[in-house]
Amino acid sequence: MKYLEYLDGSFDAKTGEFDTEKAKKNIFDRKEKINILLMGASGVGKSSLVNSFFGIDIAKTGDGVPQTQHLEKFVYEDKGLILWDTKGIEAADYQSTLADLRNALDNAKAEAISTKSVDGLPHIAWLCIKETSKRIEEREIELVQLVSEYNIPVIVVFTQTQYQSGDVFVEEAKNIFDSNGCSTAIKNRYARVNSVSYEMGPATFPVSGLDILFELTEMAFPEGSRNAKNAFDKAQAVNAEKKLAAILDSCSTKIHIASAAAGTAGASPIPGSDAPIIAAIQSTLIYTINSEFELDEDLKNSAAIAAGILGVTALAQVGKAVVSNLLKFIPGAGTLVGGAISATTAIALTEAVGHAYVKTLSSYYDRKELKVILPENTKKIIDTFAAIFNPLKKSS
Ligand SMILES: Nc1nc2c(ncn2[C@@H]2O[C@H](COP(=O)(O)OP(=O)(O)O)[C@@H](O)[C@H]2O)c(=O)[nH]1
Ligand SMILES: [Mg+2]
Repeated sequence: MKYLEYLDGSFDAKTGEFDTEKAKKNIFDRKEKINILLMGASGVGKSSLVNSFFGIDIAKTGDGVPQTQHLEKFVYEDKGLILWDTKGIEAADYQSTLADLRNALDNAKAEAISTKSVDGLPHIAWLCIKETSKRIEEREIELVQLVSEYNIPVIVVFTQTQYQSGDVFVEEAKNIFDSNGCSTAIKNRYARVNSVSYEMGPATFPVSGLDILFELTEMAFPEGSRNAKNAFDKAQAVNAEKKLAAILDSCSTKIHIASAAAGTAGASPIPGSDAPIIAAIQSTLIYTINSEFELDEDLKNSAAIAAGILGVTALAQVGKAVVSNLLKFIPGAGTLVGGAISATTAIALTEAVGHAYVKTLSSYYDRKELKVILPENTKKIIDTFAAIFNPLKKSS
């Protein structure tokens, strides 16, 4: 990717203006998404399930964007997570809910074909059935049949489980789904979950089954859905190691792309502008890495961090200018590192900045909380970065 394409309108080499908001929008647009369709009657526990599974706070009453009367879409930009929530499955006219869903899937499919991106279609469907209901309804079978027409793998989630009831009903449910032609869509993926811990008499029933649901869902991604699967691993809040591994995997790819783009900066028609372009690319990379670690919300001062980090590197003067979003008027930018920066230097430097920053954030990753917990003091983050980056610089 050339630098112009990489920066995609966020940087004006003539005026030296760096548009942070545009850069962040580009980052979101490029972020791999996981798109999950939630199916099941009201009150079965769909919201509670996703809250617990993804560590989000989807409102009980729903505050998503109503797509139709029966379908709501929730977008969690920082997580790359999109949830489709069906409503009114249990209503007398559930046929209209099914028709709505079919419509929405048709639209998403048409869009996927025109944009050559399958991200608009749900990658996975979770069909939630309250375990204590003890029965499979016709509408539940029809839902599975409907989504299987779109090749969306289904995982049946028995919600609000009470361990004494379970297995017999699960066996019964399997037989019913199998004898109704649902086995290709479900492929024996049944999970029993309790999303909310509760007390019954003296006993406490903890949250359970989310790990099984995680494994079954991971296995359901078809070959070739590597990005969606990685996005799923990143978004979930169940398996800390898998989450971190997925973040690191994405970061590696993104560092590579940014570095290649930085390598093309010397081709800019504006003399002396390569250093600011590289700074804009590296700033974008730092915001990208923040976004991979879901730090967008926590890092209101991300410009200060980007500036601080670039200040440690060979682009020190540039780093100072980043914070003002004006990269043109950098004292001595043209003479930085002895005039024009070679493609090799630009690539190596960007790789080093990216990897050192990822290491920095990883060092603050809390496996219990499944997230990075940053020190209050920005300087501490930058010091950690410097401690990791400086040896890299010497060895290169
Ligand atoms: N004990 C327990 N309660 C749950 C569970 N899932 C949902 N609930 C409760 O059931 C009610 C409905 O859940 P909600 O998630 O809003 O269902 P939705 O309409 O399908 O989104 C809420 O009061 C939840 O607290 C669960 O797994 N265990
Ligand atoms: Mg709900």
